[in-house]
Amino acid sequence: MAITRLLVPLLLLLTHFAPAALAADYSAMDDKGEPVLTIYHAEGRRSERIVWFCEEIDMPYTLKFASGDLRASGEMAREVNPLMAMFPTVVYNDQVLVESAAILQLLQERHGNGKLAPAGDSPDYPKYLQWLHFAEGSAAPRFITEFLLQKAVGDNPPPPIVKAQLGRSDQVLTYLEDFLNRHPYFGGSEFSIADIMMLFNINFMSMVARHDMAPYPKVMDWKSRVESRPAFKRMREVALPNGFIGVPQ
Ligand SMILES: N[C@@H](CCC(=O)N[C@@H](CS)C(=O)NCC(=O)O)C(=O)O
Repeated sequence: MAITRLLVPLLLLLTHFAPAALAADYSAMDDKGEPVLTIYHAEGRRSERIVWFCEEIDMPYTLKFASGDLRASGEMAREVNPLMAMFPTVVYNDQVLVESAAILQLLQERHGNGKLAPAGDSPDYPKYLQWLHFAEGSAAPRFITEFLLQKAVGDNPPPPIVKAQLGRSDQVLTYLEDFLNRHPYFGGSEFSIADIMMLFNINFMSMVARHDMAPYPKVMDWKSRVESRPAFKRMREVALPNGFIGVPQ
């Protein structure tokens, strides 16, 4: 009886404090007062996704790039990531990371304070996660492959191997249009990092591939809504000081 009387308050105390004790505190600043995140960036490249995220949640970061000089920006990334100097490359605490969706997912989980992602148990979560990874896993390969093949073939009749790839961008865009017909964002009801991931691809199609976007009014309406966000505008000021820099045509 005496033991029970002692154990019950002890258990209550433990269950009350255990979650707080287990939850890690991820600081955005290190012991020297510097941001734990350094973004290696090049203008007009996918690294702008990470800058946009940080601007959305006011996460401090160090941004490294050579304004107006893609080659010099590449050299800066190569210094920390010689084997796979991509944009984005980030240094987070003492780790060098690539892959924009993985970086955004990590930063959102550790520093997002519940912003920019639906809760894991919400109805929006499954599709949000799909789109977060669809952007690079399925949309970008189809968009880029078709764009490059069309460039390579030019006005010549496409060989069968090329013909099989044609129309795949429109298939993706139709899929996106259908979703946005029923939801305001790729995150579902709220803006999320899935939207940050997808915009770069849509801008690739509209500004670089110069694809006909007229059949996709919902996609274009979503694009203008997300681009009107103050954090997106701040990203443009810091990460695109010379305006849009495309890819060689
Ligand atoms: N799936 C990667 C793709 C990264 C990527 O290929 N970025 C391009 C720029 S947008 C790049 O770094 N290209 C130069 C290279 O691959 O050498 C991601 O989402 O981060």
